[in-house]
Amino acid sequence: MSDSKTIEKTYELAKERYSELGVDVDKAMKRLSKIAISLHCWQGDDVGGFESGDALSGGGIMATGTYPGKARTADELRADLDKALSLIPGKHRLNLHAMYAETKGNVERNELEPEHFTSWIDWAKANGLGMDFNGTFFSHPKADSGFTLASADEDIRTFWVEHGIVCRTIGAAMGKELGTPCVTNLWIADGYKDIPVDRKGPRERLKKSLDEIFAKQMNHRHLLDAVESKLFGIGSESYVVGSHEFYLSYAIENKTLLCLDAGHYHPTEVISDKISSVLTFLDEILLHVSRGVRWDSDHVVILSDELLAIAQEIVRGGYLDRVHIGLDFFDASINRIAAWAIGTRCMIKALLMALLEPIDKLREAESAGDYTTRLAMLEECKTLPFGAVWDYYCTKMDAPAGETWLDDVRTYERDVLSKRR
Ligand code: RNT
Ligand code: ZN
Repeated sequence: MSDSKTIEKTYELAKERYSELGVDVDKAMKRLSKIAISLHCWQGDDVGGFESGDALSGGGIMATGTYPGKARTADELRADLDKALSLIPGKHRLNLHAMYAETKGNVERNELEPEHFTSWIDWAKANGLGMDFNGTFFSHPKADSGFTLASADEDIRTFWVEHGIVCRTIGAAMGKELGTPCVTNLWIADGYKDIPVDRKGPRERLKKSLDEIFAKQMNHRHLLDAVESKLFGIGSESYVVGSHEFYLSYAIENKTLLCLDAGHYHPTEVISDKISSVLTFLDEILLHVSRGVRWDSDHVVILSDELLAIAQEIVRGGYLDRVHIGLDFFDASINRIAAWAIGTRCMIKALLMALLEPIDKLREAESAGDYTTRLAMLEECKTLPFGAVWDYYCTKMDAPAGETWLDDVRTYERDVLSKRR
């Protein structure tokens, strides 16, 4: 990697090139530095959680791979997150799942309280991070039937409603403590492997459960509720209760956030195209930025066309304050800290590229009906000296530029991860 003098020189040249196109690079970097990405804790331990030491079970999601060194305790996970965050430019957020509670294994999910997350909140506070939260409606004996909030068994349904309620209390406590609203997301795996004859009953029960969970008005400065749909999962191929239409309608009617997960639609559908549609009707949304390869495989996010399109839609639409950007991928076949670094750095790169777009020129062409210029310019943008700005941004934000972060990961692997057996 080049020294900081070279980075600066290259940056100055890049800046000139961008200004020829009417783009203010410094303004773009300043805006970028205010965008917080919510890092999902579950990349660090393959969606395991620390309740019983058991791995992810059920819910139709799956982490594959046997890469050594996964976090076995909350302390290890926090240490790994510290390392990952040091490789990522900017101040970000932590997205925690309820199953990462520190209860010594003897508090049921419907009895969780904010105090079971004290260490997480203290850690976030010490690092100047906001927090987001998720109920965990899977990896639990009471979810083994494949139904939770939509269950016809009242005991089961009530248990999960109670879980949803305590999670909102916990989220609100996190938001209050950290001075930034905690987006508390709800995703359930309820559905059928094969063709059901009653699609209506479970959806009516899910609506009832959600109404019970969201009954209590909460302060929006502390808590923002979000609901996440899905097209299918492993074991729920034929029917998912919480479909897109279901939650979109629910979110509009109840003024909750809608969570758009990039892997939760038909493979030819993209969430970049959904952002402006749903934000015509909703105040705010949550994104689960992920990468599906042939299915909702939750691969590590890369700088793909779709990732760039997501960032462009957020920036072009002026939606930066209405879109909460969360990540949702898990890969157990590569170094888990590298996975966080790669995915998060890519998300930030995509946002920077979007902020550096010569948008005035592009809009001009489009409104004049000059689609030739629009296409030509969009393609020319792809080879603008973006990398020079990115390296400079990383250096300025005290994060490693270029591929140097990988050396840090290797050192940490040698000194810390390889000792976890
Ligand atoms: C599953 C959903 C959900 C989970 C996390 C762990 O398909 O995407 O968001 O990935 O809650
Ligand atoms: Zn998701």
